[in-house]
Amino acid sequence: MTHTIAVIPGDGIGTEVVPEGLRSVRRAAELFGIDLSFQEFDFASAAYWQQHGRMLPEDWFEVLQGFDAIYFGAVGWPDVVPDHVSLWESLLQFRRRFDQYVNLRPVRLLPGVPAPLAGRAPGDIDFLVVRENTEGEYSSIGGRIFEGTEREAVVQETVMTRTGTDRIVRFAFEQAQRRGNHLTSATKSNGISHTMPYWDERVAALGAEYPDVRVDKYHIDILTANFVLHPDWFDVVVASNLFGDILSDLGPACTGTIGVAPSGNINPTGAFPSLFEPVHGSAPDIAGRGIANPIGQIWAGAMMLDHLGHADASAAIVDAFERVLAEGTVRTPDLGGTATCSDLGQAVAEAIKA
Ligand code: GGG
Repeated sequence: MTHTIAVIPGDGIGTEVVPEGLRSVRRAAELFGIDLSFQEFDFASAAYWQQHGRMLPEDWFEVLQGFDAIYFGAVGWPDVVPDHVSLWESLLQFRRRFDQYVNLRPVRLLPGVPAPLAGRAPGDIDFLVVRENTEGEYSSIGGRIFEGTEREAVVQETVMTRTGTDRIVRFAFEQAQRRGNHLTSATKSNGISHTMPYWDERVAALGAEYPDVRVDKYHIDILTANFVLHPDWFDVVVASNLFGDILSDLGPACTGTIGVAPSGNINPTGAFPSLFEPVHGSAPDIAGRGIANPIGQIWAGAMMLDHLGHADASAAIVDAFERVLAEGTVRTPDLGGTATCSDLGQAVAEAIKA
């Protein structure tokens, strides 16, 4: 059986890390006898925007829906396209139209990565952020009135549906049952007085169906503080779209660098392709210098192989980058080294063992 994969490097360092991710995915596929076929697309990029005046072709949905998975780099090049336009006209369309309602973002302190928090060792920080991915604060409902006048006003709505809330909370409870039976919910129900109390209510109601899972909840302000001070307190963290986005950048930053963080935008029904990407964006500040850390993209490739049913190949990639990082001879500047993106990508691919 051949798995078909749509490859979309996007912008900035996306175009640098995607080839390195593919190098490891291809090597693992070769060693484990997995048949993969790749097709690369140039859309979802500033260059495509400049040529076509849009981020995606009109038939993008029909084109991409036939693939088994999407391997994505990064989006955003604000000198050319405003960030809210590039995001809403590409990645957020994929998440919504392919109903990738789960955004899985593992956070782990990796061996050999200098941890910013003294006294933490690999194993101490290992948790999973389960981010709601199709609604919430990313609703697109709102607008401006009286623009350019003193009465100028702007409104943006948050939308939480029962279906959307329940399905992400259930997914998180199920993840908690597979891990340490501990779920933390991110809320702000003291200040946000409609949607967040509703979120809390649904977590409490569904919790009754998972009596083996210990549930705690924190307001997002103290939760961010606890991510920094006590990242070892967490196992599975469930959060709304915006809170999950923030927590899943902060988590990896507490483990040394956001450059290693992967993400899976999952449609659990399999009706449409899931999408795998690093957590980081296009990083215009370092783009074109060849110094981006490719581990987040490589790890996203491992998540993709796992999703496609190849847990052994996925584990071999993770084992390879853990060994390379532990050895510490090939490190990109964010890890305190001088290696290039390509040096680290090559070292990981060569370290993969069947
Ligand atoms: N590789 C991920 C990426 O390009 N992220 C850009 C970004 O700002 N994403 C926002 C989000 O994930 O909601």
